[in-house]
Amino acid sequence: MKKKRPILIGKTSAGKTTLCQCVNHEALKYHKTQSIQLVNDQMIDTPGEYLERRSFWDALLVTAADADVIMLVQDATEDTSMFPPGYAGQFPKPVVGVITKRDTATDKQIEDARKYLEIAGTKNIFPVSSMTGEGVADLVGYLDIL
Ligand SMILES: Nc1nc2c(ncn2[C@@H]2O[C@H](COP(=O)(O)OP(=O)(O)OP(=O)(O)O)[C@@H](O)[C@H]2O)c(=O)[nH]1
Ligand SMILES: [Mg+2]
Repeated sequence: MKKKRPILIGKTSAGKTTLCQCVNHEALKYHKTQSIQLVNDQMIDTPGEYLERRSFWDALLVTAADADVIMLVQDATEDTSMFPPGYAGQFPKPVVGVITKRDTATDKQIEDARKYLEIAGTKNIFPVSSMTGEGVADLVGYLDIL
């Protein structure tokens, strides 16, 4: 079976690109995402600005049409969220919540991030660290059974 194609949506610096590198077993190397990128012919990486600026929301929706699953990416170390309540509901596809940077976050921060993602309308939520790899296998395994 062909691998599911996710699109990663989340604010600037949330850890989307680093997660793509981790999933693809690439060296973790910081580079700012400037435009929508198809990574390894499989994952759609987006710039944080596409979530942060409302004028880009339609572009995200159109691009999400090419994906099989939507990943809403929330940085556990951020004390705010850019996802409006019910944001997940606009995508006619499975939506998965991803909490990044669990290696540096407190339990309380991870719980807060989980709440933000629940308010955004995601039910299945995976805390991960691209630095240590924690949780990443669970996330990738879940995509396979969707
Ligand atoms: N400690 C820790 N840092 C991380 C993790 N994932 C990403 N980072 C760091 O967070 C910063 C931003 O990561 P990116 O992956 O570039 O963020 P992004 O969501 O792609 O950001 P944009 O491309 O601007 O939308 C980098 O300095 C990463 O090294 C993680 O799991 N743990
Ligand atoms: Mg990026």
